[in-house]
Amino acid sequence: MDTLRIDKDTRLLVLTGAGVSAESGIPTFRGGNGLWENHPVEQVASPEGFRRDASRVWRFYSQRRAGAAPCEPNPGHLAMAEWERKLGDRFLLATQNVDGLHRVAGNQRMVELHGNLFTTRCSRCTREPFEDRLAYPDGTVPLCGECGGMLRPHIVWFGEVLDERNLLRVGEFLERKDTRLVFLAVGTSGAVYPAAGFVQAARERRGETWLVNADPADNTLLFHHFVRGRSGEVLPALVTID
Ligand code: BV8
Ligand code: ZN
Repeated sequence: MDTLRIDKDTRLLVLTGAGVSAESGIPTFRGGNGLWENHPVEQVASPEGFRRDASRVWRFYSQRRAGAAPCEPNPGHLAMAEWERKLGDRFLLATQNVDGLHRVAGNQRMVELHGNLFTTRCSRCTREPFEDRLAYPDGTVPLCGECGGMLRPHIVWFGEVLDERNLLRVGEFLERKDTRLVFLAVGTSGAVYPAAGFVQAARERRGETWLVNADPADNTLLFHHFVRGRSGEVLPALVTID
């Protein structure tokens, strides 16, 4: 298998998707027993779906909270935490995952592009999003203690814009001139934008691009290197850091 070399003049941007949590027991979205199979995505992961049936949305997210709560980071997560320890500010992780496992594994230089499963916010007032590990039974819709509005998962749904600060952080990392860029996408089908567009942005900055994925992704052809395999097995051996 090829190895991805990181020397003193190199910075590493990593993008992860649901595939890196599959080996921790968290179902992915679009493969086999995908999450979206029994939940049409627009009904459970869109503002319209929430307006139409907030109870169904809370059943979906409560089920995912309960499913993800006992899960542990796998060797793929741990490898990425190790890279951050060795690279410091020459490392940034952008994750599409909402399960929080990268933080449990030890990553801190990271942005959660699509939000976090264990954080709740009010759909009406501007109170701060807060940690909430509750799985609301039988589709109860929790209400805000301050304004009485419906609470919602702090997740970016389809048709909703991503947090500008997160995109800025990725953009600044891509724009740096002090080191050469390596971009590594892991466990993502490359189907959802703007994350699926990062590889193109990396190529426009003459970045070396790698994909580690169990199957070809929608944008595989945009990667200079494609290592087919399970992230928990591939990542620990893939990267050597000088
Ligand atoms: C936005 C929250 C501005 C839900 C999610 C047409 C063209 C371009 C863009 C659009 C378009 N039409 C609409 C859009 C915009 C839309 C979009 O991209 N749609 C797609 C479907 C075409 N994007 C948006 O709406 C974004 N907002 O752009 O705002 C705007 C506004 C209005 C209109 C236009 C633009 C918001 C995107 C965020 C949506 N929210 N999640 C939730 O998580 O509960 S996205 C959802 O998909 C998840 O967050 C997930 O992270 C994400 C991506 O999925 P993956 O992580 O890749 O997971 P997947 O299952 O697909 O793939 C797993 C892969 O792992 C597989 O390839 C498998 O082979 C591999 N694998 C499995 N096991 C392993 C493995 N690999 C390695 N090891 C293993 N063991
Ligand atoms: Zn409120």
